[in-house]
Order: sequence, then C-alpha cells, then structure tokens
Amino acid sequence: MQSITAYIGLGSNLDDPIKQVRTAFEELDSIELTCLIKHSSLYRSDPVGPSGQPDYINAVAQIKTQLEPIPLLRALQAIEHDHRRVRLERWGPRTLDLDLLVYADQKINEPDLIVPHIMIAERPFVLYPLAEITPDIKIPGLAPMSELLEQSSKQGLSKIFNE
Ligand code: A4P
Ligand code: MG
Repeated sequence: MQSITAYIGLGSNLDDPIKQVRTAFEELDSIELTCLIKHSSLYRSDPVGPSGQPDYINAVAQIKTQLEPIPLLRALQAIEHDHRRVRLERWGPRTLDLDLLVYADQKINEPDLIVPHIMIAERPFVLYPLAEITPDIKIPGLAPMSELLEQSSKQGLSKIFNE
C-alpha cells in the first residue's frame, strides 16, 4: 500500500506533560509502517471540560503511514496505554490523549472512529498547531483553514518557546 499523510493531535495535562508529548513524538515515529514527518511547537492551553484540572500541553504531528485507519487508531491507543492513561471521566485530566485528526482526504464514520475528528473546528489547541505545520490544509467537510482560524479565538492558548 502507498503511504498517506495523516495528522495526530496530542494532549497531556498530567505527569510532566511536556515530556509526555515529546516522548509521544518519538513513539509515533516507531509505529510500524509509519514515520513522523514533522510536528508543531508545543502549546500551553486552558483546559476544556471539567474545571480545576491543570493546563494542557497540546501539539499536532504530521505522519506518513501505510496503516489503514483502524490499525492506526489501535496503534495510537497502544501508545496511550503505555503512558498509563486511565480513563476516569470524559474530558477529564489525562497523561496522554492521541486523536486521529485527519487521514488523507478520507471521511470515516465507524462506531469507534470518526475522521476528520469532530472537534477540530471548535478547538483552538488543535487548529493553531495544525495550521502551524500545514497552513493550506483542506480538511474534508470543513471550511478552508483561513476561515476556521478567523472563527477561532486564540485566547487561553500560548506557544511554548525554548522548552
Ligand atoms: N474515537 C472516535 N473517533 C476518534 C478519532 N478520530 N481519534 C473514539 C481518536 N479516537 C476516536 O476517546 C473515546 C473514543 O473515541 C475512543 O474509544 C475512540 O474509539 P477517548 O480518548 O477514550 O475518550 P476521551 O478523550 O475522554 O473523550 P473525547 O471525547 O475523545 O475527549 P477529547 O475530545 O479527546 O478531549 N483541553 C485542552 N486544553 N486540551 C486538550 O487536549 N482534551 C480533552 C479530551 C478535554 N479538554 C482538553 C483537551
Ligand atoms: Mg480522545
């Protein structure tokens, strides 16, 4: 099978989140039939969801892969598992969350996989890092990136320099 380009959203707000995300970049590169092409800066973001949880570190990675979407999702879940992620509450704190944001130009609607990820347009901590590494991306079913950014507030989101 030919390689396709996919984008992965990374998020962490527990147990040294910067390290969790940096380690995850390397782990994405070591998934079978997959390589990391580039990743965005790390961003610090206000938590969406239950209040009182720590700030998140978020980033987006671009990969090339020969894996089909479901095997790729399973590989992402295995990495999450390795980071000892415990699912306690929806949108609650986590050591590592990996979302399959975009898989080539495909639209996927299966019981455990929806691509493009449904929250891309609503979440500045996904949109801005994605735009940093691929400003001209056309996400299937969504408006052009420039319009998505116009409608998205950068408030609560800051790029981390020198870390
Ligand atoms: N699933 C379906 N589509 C996908 C996809 N494209 N990528 C299914 C990954 N998974 C997908 O996810 C639940 C199920 O979604 C999986 O079994 C998978 O088959 P989960 O990660 O186990 O559950 P969750 O993370 O608790 O819920 P959810 O709705 O995925 O939460 P999100 O959207 O991941 O949000 N605030 C900031 N600032 N930064 C963050 O990164 N993240 C969250 C979690 C909340 N608040 C945040 C952040
Ligand atoms: Mg998730």
